[in-house]
Amino acid sequence: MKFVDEASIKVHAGKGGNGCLSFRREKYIPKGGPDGGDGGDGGSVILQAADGLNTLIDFRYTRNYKAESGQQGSSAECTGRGGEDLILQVPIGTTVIDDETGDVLGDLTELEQTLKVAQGGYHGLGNTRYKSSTNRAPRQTSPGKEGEVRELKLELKVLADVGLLGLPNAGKSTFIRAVSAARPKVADYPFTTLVPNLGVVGMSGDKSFVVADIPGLIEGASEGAGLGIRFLKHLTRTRLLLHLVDMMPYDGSTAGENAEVIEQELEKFSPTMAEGDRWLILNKVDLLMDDEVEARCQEVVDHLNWQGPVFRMSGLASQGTKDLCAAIMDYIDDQRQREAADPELAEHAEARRMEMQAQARLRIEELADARKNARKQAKAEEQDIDNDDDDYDVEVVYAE
Ligand SMILES: Nc1nc2c(ncn2[C@@H]2O[C@H](COP(=O)(O)OP(=O)(O)OP(=O)(O)O)[C@@H](O)[C@H]2O)c(=O)[nH]1
Ligand SMILES: [Mg+2]
Repeated sequence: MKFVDEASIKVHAGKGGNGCLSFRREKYIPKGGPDGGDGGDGGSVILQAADGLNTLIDFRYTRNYKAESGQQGSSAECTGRGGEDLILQVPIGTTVIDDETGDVLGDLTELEQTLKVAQGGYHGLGNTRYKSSTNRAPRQTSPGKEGEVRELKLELKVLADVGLLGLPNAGKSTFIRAVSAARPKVADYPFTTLVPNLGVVGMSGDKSFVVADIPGLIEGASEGAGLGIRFLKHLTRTRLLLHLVDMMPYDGSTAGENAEVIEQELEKFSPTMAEGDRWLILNKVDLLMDDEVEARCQEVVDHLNWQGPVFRMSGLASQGTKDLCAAIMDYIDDQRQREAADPELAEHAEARRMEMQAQARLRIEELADARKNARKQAKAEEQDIDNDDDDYDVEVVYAE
């Protein structure tokens, strides 16, 4: 199934039903008085987070969504039926953005959480409502109000505690296979992983955390190279990033330089994300000779001037993976506890996430614009060449 993590839709709430103009007409009851009923309210459009969905692909096929309008009122003081709300199911982890203002309207991160995105129009009033001591036969009614219309951008970001970061082939998918039941494809060529994968790592005592494996990044990713940085946004909800480094790159590059590439791309993508907690994971140590492991690992640490935690492991041989997972679980537990005890800390973490997401959105939009401009320019140049016959410096004269 195709994985789609962005979609633009237009939602139209239903219009309110008009009020009715009517007078009671019955045999033997002259001047029966007004009896026009009110209209019904228009239906609203509501988004709801649902289980079992993991892509926004359906929203690529249908762009417009309309809730039902309210019905008109009728005589005998009958109120029109209200329009049904339209409930659209979206995957858990969907952020809803007003496309015109750029405001985040909400983030649906829990099962069955709902968000009203377009309010149905209020109903119109029937002429019965205008009856008064001075006007016993009002001919006035009011029309139903239009429903709200909104252009929305939906953005899906997976919910994970830990995100994996690294060049293609660093061993991200191998790691997730080693520690969870997830079975992403592993192969010895770059860009094996094309969409994010999640793995649940079960620890002792019912504890667990979720790891997100995303496609590898390459140099120039922030300018659109490779699969681009589009997938990095999936790491904006995580608490911790693991930067996986291949200690034995097959193309002769050095592990230190490769690690630096990732660090730089991350910084360009989102400075806030780059500032966050990140551990250096020196992977594939099984390929190093025992007596060189220490020195080669130190080289990478020195090259990056790395100050944070460092782990060595082999995802393939499941070496060091247990210790790493235990450390991750401790870290997450600790963070959860501290945030539960200190609301200010939790608020700060949430603010950081919002900032990262805003930076990510901006960067991805800039990239899309740059791409569009480049295409436009290429097209314009092509046309220039076609029309510019007169501009040649040298005139070609055909000899007869
Ligand atoms: N020797 C050794 N090989 C490994 C290790 N981890 C991964 N590999 C190999 O490295 C290659 C790439 O592994 P993947 O797990 O697909 O790498 P990835 O980071 O997910 O790559 P992309 O999905 O392309 O970004 C595969 O041939 C793996 O078998 C390790 O710890 N030791
Ligand atoms: Mg992979």
